[in-house]
Order: sequence, then C-alpha cells, then structure tokens
Amino acid sequence: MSKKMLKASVAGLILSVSGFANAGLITEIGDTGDSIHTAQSLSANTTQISGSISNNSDVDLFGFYWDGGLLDINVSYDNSNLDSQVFLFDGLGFGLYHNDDAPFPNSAISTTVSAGEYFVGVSSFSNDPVSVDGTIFPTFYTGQMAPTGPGGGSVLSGWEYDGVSNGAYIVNISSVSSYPQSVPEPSTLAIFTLAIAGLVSRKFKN
Ligand SMILES: [Ca+2]
Ligand SMILES: [Ca+2]
Ligand SMILES: [Ca+2]
Repeated sequence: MSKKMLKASVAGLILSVSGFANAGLITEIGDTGDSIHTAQSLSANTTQISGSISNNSDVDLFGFYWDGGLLDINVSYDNSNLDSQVFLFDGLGFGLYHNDDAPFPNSAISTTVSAGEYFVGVSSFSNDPVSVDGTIFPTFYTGQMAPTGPGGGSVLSGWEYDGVSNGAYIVNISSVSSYPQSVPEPSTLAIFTLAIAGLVSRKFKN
C-alpha cells in the first residue's frame, strides 16, 4: 500500500468512526414536550437519548421514524433517583405499549412494528398517559403492557401528573430512520380526489 493510500484509508477510518459516534447519541434539547405536537424529533441513526425528568410531573416525548421490524427501547437511570416508566405511541398518538419496571429497575419495550412514525415517552412512576376516556394503560408494573386501560381506544390527550421522582435517564433505542421526504403534492391531490369521489358515490347510492 502506498503512503498516499494509507493516509487516505486512515482519514476514512477516522471519519467513519467519528460519524458513527455523532449519529448515535442525542441529548434532550431544553425540556421536550409531553404531547405528540411538542415532542423532540430524533435524527436518523439515533441509538441513545440522554435526557432528564426535571421535576416529578415532567414527561419527555421523542418522535422518530421507523423502517419496520423489531424495535427495542430500554430506559435506564444509573446515576439518578428517577423511577422511570416508558411508553410507545403510534404517529397519531394511540398507545401501543407501556412498561414500568422490567427488566428491573429499567423500563423496556420490545416489539415488531410496521414502518411509520412513532413516539417514545418517558415519565416518573406513576405519571400515566390519559385520553378523553381515561388512562390508556393498566397500572400493573410486571412487564410490557398493551393499551387495555379505559382510555386505550383513544389518542393521548394528557397525563396524570402524579409522578413521585425525578432525575437523569438514558434511552437506548434501535437505530431509527430519517423521516421520509414530505409527500409530493400530486399524491396528496390524488388522495383528496379519491376521497371526494368516494363521498360523491356514497351520496348517489343513498
Ligand atoms: Ca425533560
Ligand atoms: Ca418534558
Ligand atoms: Ca419504574
């Protein structure tokens, strides 16, 4: 290998290693919101989030795009007094999974989901998400829970704000994707036209 080639490959290796490190860790910016409209978006290739439940009522939501397949999320809090809970919502705000204490003392979710937008939420036990119909998840803490609470059929509208701890946390997450480019105008127009055509034909049938 020539000296020039060696230099180039060393430079390339340094670039790729630093690029990998930069892409992985994302830090909470200020205090991210507790609704899907105020959530911080994760950039592509994020594998770790460093954040803080800054007071007992704080909830942190992060939005991301997922290519589909097995999604692993694990919240840990080695150096703080936080007792975390983790939640997964779909792109519309419907609850998918919740875990408080497993594997203890972490809060983890592992699920295979289709491609699309999702939101991961962190709160302090027992600050649970609610919809207009009540709590979205059951209040068990023995593992990963489906949204079988009274409010599980409706989208996230708020939280109970009754947490009992606070502190820093780390979320380890399967490498997320970049958000797809915005939907081109013609497709939007086509969907709109189809919807109108559907409405008109229904009216005619009636
Ligand atoms: Ca926060
Ligand atoms: Ca927050
Ligand atoms: Ca917990």
